[in-house]
Amino acid sequence: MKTQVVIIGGGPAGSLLSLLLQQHGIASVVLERRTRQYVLSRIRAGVLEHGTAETLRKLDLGARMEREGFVHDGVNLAFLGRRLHIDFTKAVGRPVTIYGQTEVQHDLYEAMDERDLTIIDEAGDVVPHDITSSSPRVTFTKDGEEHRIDCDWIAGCDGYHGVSRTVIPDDLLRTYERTYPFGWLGILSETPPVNDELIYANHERGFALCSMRHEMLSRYYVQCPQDTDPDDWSDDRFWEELAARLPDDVSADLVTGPSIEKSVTPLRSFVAEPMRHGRLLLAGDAAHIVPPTGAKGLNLAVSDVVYLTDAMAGYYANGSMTGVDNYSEHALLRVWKAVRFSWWMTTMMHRFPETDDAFDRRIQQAELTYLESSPAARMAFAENYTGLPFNLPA
Ligand code: FAS
Ligand code: PHB
Repeated sequence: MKTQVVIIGGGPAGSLLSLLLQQHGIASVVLERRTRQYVLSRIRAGVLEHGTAETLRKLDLGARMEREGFVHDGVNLAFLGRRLHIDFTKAVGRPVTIYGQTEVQHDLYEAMDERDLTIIDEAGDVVPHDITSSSPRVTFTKDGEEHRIDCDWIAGCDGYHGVSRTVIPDDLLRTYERTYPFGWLGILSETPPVNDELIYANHERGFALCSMRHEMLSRYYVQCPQDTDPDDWSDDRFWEELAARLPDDVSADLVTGPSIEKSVTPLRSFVAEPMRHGRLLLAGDAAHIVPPTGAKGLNLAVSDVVYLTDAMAGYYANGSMTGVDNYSEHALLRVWKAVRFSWWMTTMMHRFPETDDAFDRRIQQAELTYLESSPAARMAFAENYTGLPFNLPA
């Protein structure tokens, strides 16, 4: 088999990249190790930045998002028993879209099928080869048989636990990591959301987040110890803890019900540099992980593959290596700004049990009351939360 770009990983990054490359007439094959059903069963992100929504619209993938998603003009920060609304549209003139990653993934797969793009599910033992040559290849197994795909480029879109990052030599790969001393216990419940926009809560007992997927499907999170077993948390215990961390006027409106999903997400910041080695280019969680506090993970995967597509388009249109040579540096500029914002928001909103002391709590309160008193601070928050510009090269 031969193609122009082999994409390892059929999550949001890999499937979106395949569709974007096709718009430039560039052929690709996606190799996904799991079944499509498994990929679609994962409950993950919920907030689409402005640039992400625009990218889906440009691919003619915005119809269901427009129908079923929610446009939110702001978010709420709860602290000291009160709420601060940050109005994105007033501050920076653009909203965010609430539309679950599961739905995005469904739309991406449906478009790949309709547009005759190739995704090979349950591809095992995927291995990139000769990535520093001009003719790399990828081997994999499928239904017990060995396969090989010759290509020009390999896109590593296989997430944090993928194979792609591991083939970059240790002496060339630089990694940067911060692990947070807590996780998020999240539930889905078929109940009406407690509020029409998201509420991030900073409370003595710990962080909480009120989100949603639609008018009868709510998504809630509470900060929990890293080693929390979701099975140790009954629904009643979860609802009581969530209510205790919200302002009284919010918890009074909380509609509880049985959880239909309950899971714990670890929080970490991680960046691997460079995002390119020879003919291998990394994108999405394969290259970086952010704590979900800033709702950046999925959105960074989108900006990475937009840059990667631009690099591939330049190469195939006129043999230019400029986009490819600049890809890592360009993508990392935006990645690190999102890593910073996600770290800042996580630090501002959570309790740090081991190190937390009176000084840290006062700094958190100063950050929050500064947002409360400063239009400039709210504009900076809004600019980052709704998504920094992609700044594609001219
Ligand atoms: P993904 O991990 O989504 O996809 C990688 C794909 O590659 C997977 O389908 C995997 O099966 C496949 N793969 C792996 N190894 C392979 C191999 N060797 N061969 C072939 N295929 C291979 N982000 C937010 O913004 N908000 C959130 O609330 C949020 N919650 C999250 C909760 C959890 C539990 C996790 C893990 C992540 C969460 N994220 C959240 C981040 C998440 O949304 C990611 O940023 C997003 O899925 C990134 O997409 P990809 O880069 O495509 O990686
Ligand atoms: C979600 O709806 O799952 C969600 C929303 C905002 C975040 C993280 C997760 O920051």
